Amino acid sequence: MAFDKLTEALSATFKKITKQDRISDKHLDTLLSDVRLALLDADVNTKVVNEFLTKIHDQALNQKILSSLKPNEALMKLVYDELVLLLGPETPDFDWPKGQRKIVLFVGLQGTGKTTSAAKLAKYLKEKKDRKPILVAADLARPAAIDQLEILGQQAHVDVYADKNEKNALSLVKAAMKHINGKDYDTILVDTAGRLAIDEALMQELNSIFDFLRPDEVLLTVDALSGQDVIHTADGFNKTLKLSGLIVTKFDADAKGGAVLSVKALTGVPVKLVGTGEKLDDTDIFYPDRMANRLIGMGDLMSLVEQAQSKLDVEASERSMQRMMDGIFTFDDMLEQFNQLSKMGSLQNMLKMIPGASQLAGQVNDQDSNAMIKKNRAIIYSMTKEERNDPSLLRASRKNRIAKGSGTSVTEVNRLINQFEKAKEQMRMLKRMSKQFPGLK
Ligand SMILES: Nc1nc2c(ncn2[C@@H]2O[C@H](COP(=O)(O)OP(=O)(O)OP(=O)(O)O)[C@@H](O)[C@H]2O)c(=O)[nH]1
Ligand SMILES: [Mg+2]
Repeated sequence: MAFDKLTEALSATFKKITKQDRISDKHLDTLLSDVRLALLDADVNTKVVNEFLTKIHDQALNQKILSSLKPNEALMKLVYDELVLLLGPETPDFDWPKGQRKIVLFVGLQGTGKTTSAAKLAKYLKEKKDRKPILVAADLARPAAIDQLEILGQQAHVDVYADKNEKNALSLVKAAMKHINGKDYDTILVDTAGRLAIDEALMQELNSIFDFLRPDEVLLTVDALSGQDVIHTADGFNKTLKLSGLIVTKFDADAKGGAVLSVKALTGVPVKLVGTGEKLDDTDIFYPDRMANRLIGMGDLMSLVEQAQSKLDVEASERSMQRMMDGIFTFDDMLEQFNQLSKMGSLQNMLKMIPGASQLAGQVNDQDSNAMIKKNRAIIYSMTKEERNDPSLLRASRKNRIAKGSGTSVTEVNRLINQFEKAKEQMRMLKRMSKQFPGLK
């Protein structure tokens, strides 16, 4: 998944100063050059990296971070704030007033995910925002495009307007609006044709549709895998169409994600959605503050809780959230998390949202995940109630007993205890920092 390496490198950098009370001027330079390498390695645009670091360096000096009591937290906060600005700072909301009709136009190069994203957003708006969407199949470049949108519409339980006999995209859109007028659809999502590269004919077609529709949102889909090309594409489309946002698709397949970090700064167009898989539920609203939290290794509890709320009983997730915010974390809490995780689909994605557990994510793939969860649960189940509450009781003989009882080894027991301690440490930090980080509240 995009940003994995960057998150790892950034949290490693912050960890270097965790135990230090003061950082020197020179030390700050070393730390920032680590951050620079991590960003460049993630394919973030050089100009963006330079500006980003200059801002952080200057502010670090101004804010007397070097002499502050907890320089690591102060520096993290600074990097967090700058990341939020770099990625947003506005949070995209699709909270449109009830009864107001909204039109969303999807544009983008061939195969970047327009059709899929249109269906994903339609499903999201219908299920989460109580809208009544209709999809319009205005990609007439190939007949299969209409079938594809119709199938996706069925899967999402969203109506689709299509006309296989129409050859002109603008005429189709006009007919679609005629069909829609007087009906109670409040959100119109228009899928359009793509091309391999930006060309005159495509732009003219899109421009005529744009002029007629005057859409509320023009969303450009870009493939995360295309790296820095994203910036040229966004610029190219933006010249003619006035984009309102980007949808970065195939985020799941990209390990770097640097373009996402650069594109707002370079084009002024914010990322509003990310595609995280081929299924219709695989889409995320792009929250700059949550992403910044994740990037600095603080996890993304908000998103985790939201997913937990949609897939599990609300009470259990609220209880576990409250305990975390209170800085309480025992093996029973860890067990509860494992139980929840096993119900929530991709373990890797979930682990990344839990502060302190992101390292764990790198160690598993989703195929192994069930086995791993089973093992860890078995280890915790083999502990007594007292041991779960007080890991300091876990001496060698007890560890032996637990390993035997759970069919694992002492090394595996130790590994889990280690992970537990790390998570607990981050929970404490989270508690201290929750006041400063709006995204954590
Ligand atoms: N892994 C992954 N695959 C995606 C994502 N979004 C779209 N895809 C896949 O990418 C392929 C192209 O997606 P489409 O939605 O058809 O793209 P398009 O822009 O409409 O393509 P054209 O209409 O041909 O220009 C399909 O196989 C999708 O399933 C994503 O977020 N992650
Ligand atoms: Mg398409």
